[in-house]
Amino acid sequence: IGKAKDAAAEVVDEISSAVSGAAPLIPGTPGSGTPTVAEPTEPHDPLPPKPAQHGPVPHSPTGAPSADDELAAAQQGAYLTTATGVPLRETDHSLKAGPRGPVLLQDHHLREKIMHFDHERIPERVVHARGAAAHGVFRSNGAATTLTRAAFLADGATTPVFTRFSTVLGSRGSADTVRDTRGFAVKFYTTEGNFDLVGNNIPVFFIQDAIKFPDVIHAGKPHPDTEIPQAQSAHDTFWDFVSLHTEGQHHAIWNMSDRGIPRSYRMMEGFGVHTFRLVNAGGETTLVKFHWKPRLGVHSLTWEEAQIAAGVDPDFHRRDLADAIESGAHPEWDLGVQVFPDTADQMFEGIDLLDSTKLVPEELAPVQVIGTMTLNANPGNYFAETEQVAFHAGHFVPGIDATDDPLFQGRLFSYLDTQLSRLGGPNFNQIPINRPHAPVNDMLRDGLHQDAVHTGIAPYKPNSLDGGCPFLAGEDVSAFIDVPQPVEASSKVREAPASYDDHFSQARLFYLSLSPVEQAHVKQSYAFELGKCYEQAIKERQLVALANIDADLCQKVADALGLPAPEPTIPLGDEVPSPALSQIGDTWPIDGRMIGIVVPDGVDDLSGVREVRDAVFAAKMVPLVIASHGGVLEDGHGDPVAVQRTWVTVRSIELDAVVLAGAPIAAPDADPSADAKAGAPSDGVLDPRAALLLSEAYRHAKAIGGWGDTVSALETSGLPAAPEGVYVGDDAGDVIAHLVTLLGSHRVWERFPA
Ligand code: HDE
Repeated sequence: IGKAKDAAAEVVDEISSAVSGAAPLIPGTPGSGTPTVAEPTEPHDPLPPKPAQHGPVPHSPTGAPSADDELAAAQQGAYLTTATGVPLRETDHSLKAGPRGPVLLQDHHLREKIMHFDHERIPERVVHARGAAAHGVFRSNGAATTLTRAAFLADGATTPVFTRFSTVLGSRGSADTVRDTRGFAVKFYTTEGNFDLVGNNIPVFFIQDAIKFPDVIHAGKPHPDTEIPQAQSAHDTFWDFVSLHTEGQHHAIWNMSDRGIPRSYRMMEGFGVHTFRLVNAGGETTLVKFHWKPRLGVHSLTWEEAQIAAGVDPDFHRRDLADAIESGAHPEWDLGVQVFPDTADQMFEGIDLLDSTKLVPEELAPVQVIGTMTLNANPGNYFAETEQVAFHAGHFVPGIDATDDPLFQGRLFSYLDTQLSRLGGPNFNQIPINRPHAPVNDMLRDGLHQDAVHTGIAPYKPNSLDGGCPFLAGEDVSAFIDVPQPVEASSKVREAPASYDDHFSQARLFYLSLSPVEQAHVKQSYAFELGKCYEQAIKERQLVALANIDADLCQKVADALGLPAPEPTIPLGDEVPSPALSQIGDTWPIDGRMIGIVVPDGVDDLSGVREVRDAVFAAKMVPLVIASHGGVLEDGHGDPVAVQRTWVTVRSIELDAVVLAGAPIAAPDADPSADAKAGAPSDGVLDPRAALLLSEAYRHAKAIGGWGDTVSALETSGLPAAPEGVYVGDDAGDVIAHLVTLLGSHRVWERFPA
């Protein structure tokens, strides 16, 4: 670097002598006449990567360069080079025959730069294209050791993980907050190889057999003629399919509930969906369903918030995850299992454990915690990690195996297959993010994107030429054993078992388990989605499906659509509600919640603002100071208060609660030039943008607080007198104490009409 600096200094001297009036602007290319902003020309040591952002340490099968090697960090070196390491002195202009002449084919740098750019994109995932991910660690509490011999579930074992959350239907650039199922995929880099738990935030699936997957996805994706609508199920083809193929009704009602619009990836449950088979050291088997339980509780947006966020901040969930991890509010989930005996019929309490459209209520089989996942580092590079990570439902480790669920069996094929076109060949497990931490001694060879330099001459078994290596693992090594599970002797048939015929009882169970507020949201969602369909026959058919779930649900949706409510076509059962399926009624930690602190112009004492900000921090939440201008606020009595949002950049949807800091917020006066002073105290009429913030926060059932003169702002904002969850206290500390209590319940639920 020292030598390079000297060389660069010479170049800088040359340039300096060729130009005049260098600082702060230097002229651009001679003759162009366009001044360009001066760039730093003095090389300095590159910033080291943040330690927390290192990916998992990859292990290369052959000792080929890994992500920790110099090569991976090449772009942080002092000088720009070509792809083959030749230092470059110019990258802004192509090589031309004179300044205004044609570009020369000889320009190897231009051709390399453009060629590589032209091929930067890879095909996006056919489903789950839009996602965000993080690194973390899984700590086992050992509770599963009697069930499985998987090493990463041994008592006290810690395992690096990489977790990717996603929506299903939208393209890679679609909005985060659309109504959809969310993917919840975790790659465990265990000492026995990678285990991928590729789940969703909804415990059941649309279909019972993988052969229907192209159908349901074709129905949910945008229409083939117009490619409209993006990332939505609110259209004819989707409701056409699920109203005809009624095994999808259970999953669909989960989508229509608040589960379809999570507040945050950090506040979602995750489900393995299928039943898995665990094998312990003694060879005994049990059936389990995996559950991820977020420590922060399961919370959702309101539909209006989700819609606003899709425009105001399409990266809402991605940003929330990255910001929380960056700020140290590391999200955590407990991993739990529901345990069932591995009986010959693989049924539990009348529920077919091989039918992925059915859940087992937690009241019948409690979720037993077996470990905890903490996400503690953001990816260092989105493409290399989040985009290139390749999950596979068949990445098992010894002690965990598949069941005969036909949905799962199809996934075992699909996840390998899809990577061939997405990641360009069969060697995707050599991409750093996919590399196991366990030693790899496979006999897979060659192929596109082969990074390994394999040694040896006998990549086959048995061999004597490479000393017989690698050997098959003996008794002393925990090798993968396919469970010798008996199979039903039968004929080859294309049909489903009779136990798959019930399509409505669990949709009804789910609906009856919700609180009145949540049920109201479900009715509104159906009214919205079916209201977006054009075909009358589809609406009518879906109303029949709703009649088979609940009469009141069907009636309310029919009313909204202006259609008569049909009679059910099946007898409705006496389903026993499962309280565990409701999201409200408890209190949860408030870590990482966003608190807007509105500081009107003219507040001459910021001590209350500082107190609120510090109290918000102390409660592990994020304060966002909102004022009429950016920069800092000063009162001459203490540290300047940094402003994070202005009236131009703030919108209520990113806030979990709003605090008004001790003064009225008035409308801008009649002079339009005074607009920048919006919020200045004057005649007691509320600034429209402040009024919008308050009315949205109120409508979305968020806690609102204030102290001092704030009361007049609240009075003029149009909020009802003495509304629920609006607290005006004597001082800042008092207000925050109330907000903390209110936020524990996520929303002020009383505000929603039941
Ligand atoms: Fe997937 N799914 N899936 N899926 N799935 C994919 O694999 C598929 C299903 C899930 O963040 C694809 O690498 C079939 C259920 C997640 O990278 C593809 C069937 C569940 C992700 C695929 C299902 C899931 C995927 C697309 C019916 C929850 C994102 C890109 C049998 C238990 C993983 C890829 C990530 C991704 C196929 C059903 C979850 C095409 C055929 C059920 C979280 O292979």
